Amino acid sequence: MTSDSSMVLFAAKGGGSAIIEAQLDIIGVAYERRYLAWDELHGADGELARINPMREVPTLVLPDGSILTESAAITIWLGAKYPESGLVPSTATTEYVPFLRTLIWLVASVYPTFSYGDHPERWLGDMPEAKALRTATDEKRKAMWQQLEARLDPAPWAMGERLTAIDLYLTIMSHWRPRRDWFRDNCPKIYAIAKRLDDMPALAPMWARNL
Ligand SMILES: N[C@@H](CCC(=O)N[C@@H](CS)C(=O)NCC(=O)O)C(=O)O
Repeated sequence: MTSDSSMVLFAAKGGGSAIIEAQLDIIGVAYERRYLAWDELHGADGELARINPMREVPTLVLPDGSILTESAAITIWLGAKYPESGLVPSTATTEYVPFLRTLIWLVASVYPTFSYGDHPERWLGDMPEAKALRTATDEKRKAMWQQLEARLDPAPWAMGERLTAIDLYLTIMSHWRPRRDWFRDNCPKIYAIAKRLDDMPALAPMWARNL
C-alpha cells in the first residue's frame, strides 16, 4: 500500500471518474474523493470550476497541487508514477503500442460521442435536430464498439495476460449507453472482460460508490 494522501479526485457517481477511482484503488494509494452532483458540474461556479474550466470529472489534484484533467492523461501519469501496477504497460512490451492506440481511441473517438449525445441541447439548443444528434451519436458509438470487438483477442484481458487500464475503461464504459445487455448480445469479448472485472474484490468499493 502506497501512502499519498494529498491527492484529491473530483468525481461524480457513475461518471468517467470511476475509471480513475478504479486505478487508484487497484494501485492502493490513499486519496480523497470529492463527489459532486451531476447538476453541480456544468452549472455551478464552485471549486471544480475554479480548477478545471471544463467543469468535468475526472479532475485530479496532484500531491504538489497541480491539476491534472483528462482521464487518459491521468492514466498515463499514474502509470509512470506507479509502474508496478502494470495498468499502463511498459514501453518495452509488445502491449504498449496497442494499449496506447486503444487508450487514445477510447478518449478521442468514443468518449466524445457522450459529450455531444448526452447533452445535445448544449450544441443545438431547442432545435429539433437535438434529438437526432443523440440518436446518431448512440449509433456511431455502437459501430465503434463493434470495430474494437473485431480486433480484440482477450487473453484473458484486452491487452493480453495482464489487467490494464483499458479493461477498466471497457468495464465502466459498458455501463453507459448502449449498456451491458447490448454488449452481451453484440460484443461478447468486451462483455466477458467486464464481467470478469465486476467480481474483482479491489473494485467492490468503487462499484458501491458508482452504481
Ligand atoms: N475527455 C475527458 C471527458 C470527461 C467527461 O466528459 N466527463 C463527464 C462525465 S463522464 C463530465 O464531467 N460531464 C459533466 C458535464 O458535461 O456537465 C476525459 O477523458 O476525462
